[in-house]
Amino acid sequence: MSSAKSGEMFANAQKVIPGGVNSPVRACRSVGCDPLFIERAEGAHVYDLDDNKYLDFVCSWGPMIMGHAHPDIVAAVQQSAAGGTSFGAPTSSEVDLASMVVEAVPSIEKVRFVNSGTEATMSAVRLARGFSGKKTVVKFDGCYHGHADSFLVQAGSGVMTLSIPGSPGVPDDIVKNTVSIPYNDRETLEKTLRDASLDIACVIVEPVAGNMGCIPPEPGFLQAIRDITSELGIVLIFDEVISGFRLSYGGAQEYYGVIPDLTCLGKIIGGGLPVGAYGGKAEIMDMIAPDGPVYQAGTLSGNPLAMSAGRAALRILQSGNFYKDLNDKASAVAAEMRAIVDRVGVDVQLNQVGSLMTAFFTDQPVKDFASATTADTDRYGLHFRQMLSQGIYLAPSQFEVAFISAAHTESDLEKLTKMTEWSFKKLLET
Ligand code: HOZ
Repeated sequence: MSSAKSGEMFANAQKVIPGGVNSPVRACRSVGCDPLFIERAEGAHVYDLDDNKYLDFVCSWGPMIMGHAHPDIVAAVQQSAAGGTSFGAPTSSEVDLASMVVEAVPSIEKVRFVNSGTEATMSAVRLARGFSGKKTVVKFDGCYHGHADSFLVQAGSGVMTLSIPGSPGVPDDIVKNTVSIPYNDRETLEKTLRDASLDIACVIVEPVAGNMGCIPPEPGFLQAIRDITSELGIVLIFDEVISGFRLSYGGAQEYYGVIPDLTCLGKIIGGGLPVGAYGGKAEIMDMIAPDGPVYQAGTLSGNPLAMSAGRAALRILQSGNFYKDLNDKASAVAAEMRAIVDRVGVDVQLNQVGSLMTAFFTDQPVKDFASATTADTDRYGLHFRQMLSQGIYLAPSQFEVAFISAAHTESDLEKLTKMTEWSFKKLLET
């Protein structure tokens, strides 16, 4: 496979864009190769500048749950664009999408649209602080809530991939109000939340960790967070930027039956256009300007293209047995992957929840940040490159998830498992 055109474009990109990319993980550094420049995508496949075709398991990091360029979404965007791309004024499409989100997500009575997951989480934390009058944010090691200052403490995703201990540019005065504790550790949770000296405004958690690879909550962990936060009057925020409309139509909160006070969304609700949202109990949401004093605003918030794409996306997700079919398909792949691991005898842990999964290259069960970091990232890099050579595009980091979409056919998934077995065997030869 030639990648000459991608290579040339990457050289040009590095002259005008830091690292040649607009988001660090996609630079592919941790998997030891240069990035592919994607020209187009359709269904389960992406095509690079050199016209190579890849079976895609990045799925734009989550939004493309229905596959790329779904005709309903393309039509909705085209129709909306023909009527103007931004007005900086209310539109009916915002009300439509907001009503759909309120109906779908158990915790959300009112929702505010923003432009990214990062904006959603930083706004939700500001709101939680404004509502509670307290200052500290409790998060979990390896969870990633975007790149706002307060979250860059023991963060997952690119921060973990590139082993960045803490980012220059984030003053100590800001991160001193963030406490990060181990995921799935109920004892530390209890001890931390009951420490009155911390003045805790909120707990923010990915109900399924998706930015240190896929790590499910242990049974009872989410409920324990809910119980203690309710008892102590601490605002509980679920960051469902990845899990929202992914595990079920009502997100992880519906899937696990644990309802937070505030929820952050993104990715899927924009059908692939830039979007984010935060919502929750009316009593809290009414604190936001103009009804209340907590300020948050945005020229492109509720952008008509993103709203139309989101509306079309949610309609697709409402149809038939969308989630049952998708989750069953993904569980079958995970079962086959585990059988392959046993057959080949490679040190891999396969974590999966719904259509999210990660193969961790370690012999230890992965249940938190510490166990995730036992993974052999060089081995993952080799696996990534071997799979790429066979036309399979995985996440370019050990600490991200693979997304299965409705567009992946049985034969696509057979190709995935067959090539995985081939790659695992080849790894053992090196
Ligand atoms: N932080 C994203 C994954 N969790 C990566 C975004 C990107 O590179 O597009």
